[in-house]
Amino acid sequence: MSSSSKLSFTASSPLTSSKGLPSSIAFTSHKNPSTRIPARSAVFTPPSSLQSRAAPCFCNPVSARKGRTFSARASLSATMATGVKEVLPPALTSTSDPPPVFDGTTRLYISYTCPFAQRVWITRNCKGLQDQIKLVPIDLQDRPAWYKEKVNPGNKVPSLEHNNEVKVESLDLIKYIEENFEGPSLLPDDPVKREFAEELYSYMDTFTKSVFGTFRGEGDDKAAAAFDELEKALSKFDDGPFFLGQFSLVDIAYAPFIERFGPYLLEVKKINITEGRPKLASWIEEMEKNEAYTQTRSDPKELMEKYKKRFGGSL
Ligand SMILES: N[C@@H](CCC(=O)N[C@@H](CS)C(=O)NCC(=O)O)C(=O)O
Repeated sequence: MSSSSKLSFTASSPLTSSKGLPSSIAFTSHKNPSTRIPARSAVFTPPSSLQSRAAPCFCNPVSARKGRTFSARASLSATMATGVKEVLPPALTSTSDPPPVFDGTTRLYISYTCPFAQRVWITRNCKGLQDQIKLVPIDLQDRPAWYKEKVNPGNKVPSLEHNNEVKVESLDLIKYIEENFEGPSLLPDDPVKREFAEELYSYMDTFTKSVFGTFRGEGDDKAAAAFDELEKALSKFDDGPFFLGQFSLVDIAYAPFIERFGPYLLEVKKINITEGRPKLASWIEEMEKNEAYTQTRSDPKELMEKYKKRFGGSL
């Protein structure tokens, strides 16, 4: 890894090694493509100080029930329950009519299996914007011609149609949604943390390329080094188990990729990404509790098959 791609971590506490936790990286999924209906969480009304006009319910029911004191940000920590039972629409194909584009509706065009689109979908859910941002899933294998003509000339997902404009690029979109829509804040005010968020967004490319290198048989050390960087990043702030301490857009940016890489590395390369990486193990565990995220997960078997097709399924 080149020095320019390295992150300037300063671990706040030394890492202790732990046993590998294979089960913790086998992300469970709500997804059976035929029934994309996420389970509803227990209905819970947050204290008024935590309520957002747009977010139906996003706080931690357990903490609240126990009467613990927690800030609005702390309520976002890991158990961000959406309280929204969303029936996901079928993906549009080459024979589907286009939606009435630029009619004032805000639409998020995604593919159910695209990790880039998933970032934006998670952000929308975390901010409780299910009613404000309509999901429009596209079947990329049988893409409607109108998508390129009317929505995104780049013909990729995700795209966000908002205020008569179409915006693209997942990292830009998650920031755009954070800045332009209501809902709980997904970025801390602390400038040090914001700067680190930018570093972690920049590292994303190196991270994925390194892991794909291992997928392609260029050596297990590539993925190991990439996950070591994440472990160090997760050690930087000690006010929570997430990249910036508390849950943020950075966790959202990484989650779809870790969700895919962990199981593939375990099954095909026999590499357990949580082995000796306790911070990563607890990050995964915490993310598992975040309904706004788990509702967006693809069927792990479907993802595994896709990756095996692309990179091969044997050692
Ligand atoms: N850099 C883009 C990448 C988006 C992307 O590559 N999307 C893929 C699906 S995962 C896509 O639309 N591919 C269709 C194509 O390339 O034709 C982002 O972050 O939004």
